Amino acid sequence: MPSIDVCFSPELLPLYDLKGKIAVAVDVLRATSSMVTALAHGVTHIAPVSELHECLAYKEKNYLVAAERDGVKAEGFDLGNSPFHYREDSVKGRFLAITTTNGTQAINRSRTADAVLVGAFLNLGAVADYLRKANKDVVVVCAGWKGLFNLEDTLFAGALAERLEGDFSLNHDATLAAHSMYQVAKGDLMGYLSKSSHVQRLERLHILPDIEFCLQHDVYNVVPVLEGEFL
Ligand code: 3SL
Repeated sequence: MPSIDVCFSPELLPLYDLKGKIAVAVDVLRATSSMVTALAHGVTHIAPVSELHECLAYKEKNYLVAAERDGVKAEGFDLGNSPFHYREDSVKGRFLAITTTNGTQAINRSRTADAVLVGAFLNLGAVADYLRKANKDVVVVCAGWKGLFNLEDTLFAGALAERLEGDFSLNHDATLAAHSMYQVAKGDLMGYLSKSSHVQRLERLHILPDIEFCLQHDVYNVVPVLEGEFL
């Protein structure tokens, strides 16, 4: 039986061997939720990039360019990191290059895996179905915040473990911890996260609707898979 493991921060990735495994990169608030939303609403390709200057250069190739740092849209870019930006008709049929504080780093640092998927609560069921069919070991790579642990990505890992229980072994301590945490939190994710650092950060920026949107489960049936440069 394949197993599901959890890496609580990209800084811990040197301790994991991703070869032969599928990495599920997650940044629930908000990068991977925005990417899933963008693809579900007609963006055709997403290039997740790490640096602002690298991202801005894509504008010359007629891409939409999006950037967030510390929760705020970076200057000179078309879009920020709110999932609501990606539900507009204007994104349909476009190529998007995006860089965010943590989410795009988690994706790019997972590239040694056999495959890199992008997960969020919004596409939880679709990711679980994909992994069940692939039948390989999985590592959930939590984006965290600037190298530190965060609650929301860990809750996603716990939710995915719950969906895969029975078909995957959950016998890694990190997975057992994430799974237990999700059991406590799942009845009221917003309440559980209310004191978390990133929810407080986003509340200070008055983007409570983004948080509520990102905590919804199974809204979209898309599974972004990294192929070369693109999701
Ligand atoms: O860190 C990230 O990649 C972002 O998702 C953070 S924020 O939600 O846009 O503040």
